[in-house]
Amino acid sequence: MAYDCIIVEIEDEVALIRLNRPEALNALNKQLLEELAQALTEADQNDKVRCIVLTGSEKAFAAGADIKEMAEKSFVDVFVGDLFTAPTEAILRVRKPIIAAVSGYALGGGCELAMTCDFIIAAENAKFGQPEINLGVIAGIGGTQRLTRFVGKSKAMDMNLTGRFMDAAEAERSGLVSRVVPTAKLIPEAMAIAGKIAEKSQVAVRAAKEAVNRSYETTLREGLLYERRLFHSLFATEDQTEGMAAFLEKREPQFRDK
Ligand code: CO8
Repeated sequence: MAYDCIIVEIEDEVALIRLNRPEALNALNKQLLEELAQALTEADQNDKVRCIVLTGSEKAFAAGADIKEMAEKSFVDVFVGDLFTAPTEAILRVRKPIIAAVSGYALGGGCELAMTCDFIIAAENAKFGQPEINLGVIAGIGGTQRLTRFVGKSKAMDMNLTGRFMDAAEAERSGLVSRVVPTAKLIPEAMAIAGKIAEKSQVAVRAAKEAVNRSYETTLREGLLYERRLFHSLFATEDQTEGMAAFLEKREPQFRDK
């Protein structure tokens, strides 16, 4: 399918999705979010894709929800229209791993979109922030909830109340991003990391993603039980037999996702 606001490429079993509204620093409007939800759903269903990388431009991952599109809306418009709910829910339904590769600004809805992915790799020039307070509103798709779980209450309050930006080094120190890489190397590094994930058993990859995400939704005791049962269930797969045999035979495993 052809898109106007995103670019999708598939390379070595990794789907690279680029947000592409350079004139607005990739601000998230309705069309972009609908296209993104569609592209992610298609990548999830495509047997040739085993991992997904979501990125923007060097200057901006996304500078937030599109303020021009939102400015004239009323409470009834956003409440009855359930602004941004459908695309956000679609992203959360994707079962393959999604890596956010963030260069430049990831602000407001842009920071929230990155946090909706499974993990974030940041370029050295990345800047994260929840500046909605400067517009007389607050975050609406996770900036007060997910950010707090990533960086703790103190920093989340600071960012949501002052609207200040966090640079890549602080984001890594705070646990918001998993790695920081040189800006020019962001895409090759993200693609290489995605390629590593693509080599694994996709059965185990899905189980790992599900189990980590469950830790956000449940008590430790229930989460541990869920993890243990998924671990037990993987002993029903050929990939478990192959993975352990390959280790013992000192060779690379040949996973078949079975
Ligand atoms: N929306 C629309 N257009 C934008 C946005 C945006 N969020 N950000 C930048 N642009 C546009 C600018 O208007 C400008 O366009 P034009 O040339 O036509 O005037 C172009 O992008 C370039 O921007 P700047 O000239 O401002 O570039 P600078 O390098 O000077 O500044 C900044 C870059 C600091 C990123 C600056 O553009 C900025 O502060 N942008 C706004 C950041 C912001 O406030 N983001 C939060 C938006 S609100 C939000 O995300 C809410 C999400 C939750 C919704 C939940 C619903 C349930």
